[in-house]
Amino acid sequence: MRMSRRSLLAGAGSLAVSAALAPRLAKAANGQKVLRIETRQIDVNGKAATRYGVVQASGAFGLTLEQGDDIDVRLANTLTVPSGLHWHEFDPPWRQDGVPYLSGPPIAPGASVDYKFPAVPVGTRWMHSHFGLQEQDLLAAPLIVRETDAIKSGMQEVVVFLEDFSWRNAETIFADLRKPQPGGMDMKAAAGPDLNDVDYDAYLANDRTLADPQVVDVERNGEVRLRIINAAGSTNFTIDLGAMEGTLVAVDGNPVVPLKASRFPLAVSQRADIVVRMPADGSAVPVLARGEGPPLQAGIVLRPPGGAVARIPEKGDAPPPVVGLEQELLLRPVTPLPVRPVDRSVPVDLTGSMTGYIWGMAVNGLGGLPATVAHGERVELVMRNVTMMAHPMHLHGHSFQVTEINGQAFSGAVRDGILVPPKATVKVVFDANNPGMWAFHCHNLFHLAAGMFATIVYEGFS
Ligand SMILES: [Cu+2]
Repeated sequence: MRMSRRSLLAGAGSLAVSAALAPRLAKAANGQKVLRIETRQIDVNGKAATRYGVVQASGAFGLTLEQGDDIDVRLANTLTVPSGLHWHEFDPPWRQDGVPYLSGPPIAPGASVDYKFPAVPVGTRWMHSHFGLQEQDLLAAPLIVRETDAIKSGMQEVVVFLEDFSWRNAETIFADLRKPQPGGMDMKAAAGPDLNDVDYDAYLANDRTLADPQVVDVERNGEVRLRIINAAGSTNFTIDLGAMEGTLVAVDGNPVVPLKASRFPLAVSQRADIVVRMPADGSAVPVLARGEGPPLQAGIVLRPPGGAVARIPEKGDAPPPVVGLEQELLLRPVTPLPVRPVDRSVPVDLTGSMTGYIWGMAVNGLGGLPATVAHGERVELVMRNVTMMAHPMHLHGHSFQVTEINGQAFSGAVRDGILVPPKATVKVVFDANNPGMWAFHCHNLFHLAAGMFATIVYEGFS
């Protein structure tokens, strides 16, 4: 299975060609796909690592669908431990959301569970285990629902799946974080914001480090749509195109008014669709993901015919940017939520103690209680971060619109994940139109495991 993810991602380059040449036929219903949760070996800087994976019967890694398709999956757990997948981020009936013990039981070893619901919203999405710490051990994969517009455009698409990697397994990382560190954590807190709790050994783009990056063949002077997914356990990245500019066209899969830049912040769990036009001089373009904290990076290279590919060091020479919300303030959605007054505003304090590694969410001032909403309401979440770490907050089953950052109101992007920096307050709104019980949590896996998890529960469900 070692090559399976690479072959799928390498094959992404041919999507555009086949779409352009295919006759325009009416879309047939997509059939059920079998996805297997399994272990596999990857190669990290010359050493083999056994980690988890999600593969189709064909061996292809992840899943690519088209607008109008269903998530129609038989999910088989071939592991010797319970597992499952959360579809990040769709609007399924809540029982199919794949959050163990909330939407349903985990999938037992050797068992299979069927899922079927419309694959909406469309765009660049992903799937990952929500069981224990399996996501850090790479139990995650791309789940792309290609937009009709993107298919019709014929533009080449390249998926870039970012992960953080440690030779320690996830349980060991977490146990180490929770060990008493005399003076250490408090001193860090006193010194300023803490960027990354975990010292990773590598960052991966499509399973590969920069010692052996994926090189994608592209057309000279052609346009490429990058679908970049931050599937890291706890690393915020900045996407860096160097001297090039790219055009951000979607965040978290949802279209935004095009925004040109060379650098794009991408917090844990977020996605960015960036269109890059290859330079007229025929040179290759590295697409780098620079992790926050130590200067470690991953990336891929877009190579037109004859383009030279230079060796890029894994360790960058300058401190990577701190991921913040400056660019977020510039984002405007193509399709904002309808304008209507807020029916219910829910205060959500993001809390933590650096000593002992304990994190929490106090909803309506109370840790451990759900936020109750009523079907049909416009709900506002007021997330106030009282800690010295940034928290990438994620809501299940709904897309929200960012409406205010530190007192500055605006009609921001429609998303499912937003970073709340240290001491910041971020407001989002969503329409309570998908009844059930939903997870609402920090997507830093170790913060989540240490208690930064809450629920949104519709009246009549509990
Ligand atoms: Cu957090």
